[in-house]
Amino acid sequence: MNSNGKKVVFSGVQPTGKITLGNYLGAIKNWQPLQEEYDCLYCVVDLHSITVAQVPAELRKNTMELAALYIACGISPDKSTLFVQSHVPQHAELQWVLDTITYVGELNRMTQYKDKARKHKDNINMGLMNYPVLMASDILLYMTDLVPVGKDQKQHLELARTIAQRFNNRYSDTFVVPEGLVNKHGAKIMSLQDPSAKMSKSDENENAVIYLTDDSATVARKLKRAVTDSETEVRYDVKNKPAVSNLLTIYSLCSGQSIAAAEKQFVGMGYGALKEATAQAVNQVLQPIQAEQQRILADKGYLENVLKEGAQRAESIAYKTLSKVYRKVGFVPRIR
Ligand code: ATP
Ligand code: LTN
Repeated sequence: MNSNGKKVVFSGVQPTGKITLGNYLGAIKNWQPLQEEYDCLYCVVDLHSITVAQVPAELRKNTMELAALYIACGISPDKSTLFVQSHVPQHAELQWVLDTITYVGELNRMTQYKDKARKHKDNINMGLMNYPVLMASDILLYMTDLVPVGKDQKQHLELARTIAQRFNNRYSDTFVVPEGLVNKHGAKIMSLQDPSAKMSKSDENENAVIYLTDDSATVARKLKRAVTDSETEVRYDVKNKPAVSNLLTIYSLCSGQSIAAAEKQFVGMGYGALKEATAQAVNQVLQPIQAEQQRILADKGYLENVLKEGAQRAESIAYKTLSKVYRKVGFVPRIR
């Protein structure tokens, strides 16, 4: 909780390339409504992104594009604190302290680490392993109550809770123990080509993923080529019809209709009709976001100013938390 008695929300996405419909439906889409009730901080987590090799010029571009995308998705810089992680040095500083109360065994067990280590055998760096501790630091620095994320981040969030509790037990009550906020539907949008795998930025098969920057013809083509299940009935049944259930989830979230209403709408119609309607619904969501993102990117001064003010606001909170942590750990305060 913050000093006004409002609950605090924190979340972030890595600027690692093209943002997917999975990132949007599973995470970013849910951020906007939270702004009305909570004190929200939304961060472009660039420090996390370099755990996998990045091209510096592209990382800079992706960072600005992602910040513009947050605003285009309804994050208001007047209501929320929007900033870039590397602009606030306390994230990395707190991570160091938290590292000393996190066990190697805990990090070794993380599914994302194991997946990424398998995918990037030539670059299993310490940062990749330490990734969840940096994420815990992001969250704990702001006394965060709620963390809206997709299902794949639940394990990291559980570790952040463990770290918070461990610090509190060892040094006295300091951190808020955060809760995850995971969607009932859409928390895991699946690949269009393999409904057993999550839709992922880093998928090598372009047809498996809808990017937020895809134009309407591309969206329609990818959905037309999406794999389906046996039989022809449009029915939500994740176990027996995973591909169609994934399309129904996307359709429902983009059209605003419930899954039950969508099932009714497609009675007696085949998969082709569902794919077409889904393409239309997705395009109706994407087009205004794309236009708004371009408009924001065209005004570099505006975006830079938003990020400057966001970093100042974030740092003033982060500074206080870090000072408290340093004091509790036993570091001698610096005299200024
Ligand atoms: P990568 O695939 O390269 O690991 P990513 O697509 O998982 O990247 P992140 O920046 O790690 O992207 O995730 C940003 C947010 O999007 C997180 O909250 C994550 O839970 C959510 N997310 C990612 N993929 C999906 C998905 N397929 N369905 C729902 N939410 C998702
Ligand atoms: N690991 C997250 C990104 C992330 C994050 C955070 C999410 C970094 N720090 C703090 C919520 C809160 C991911 O989505 N891959």
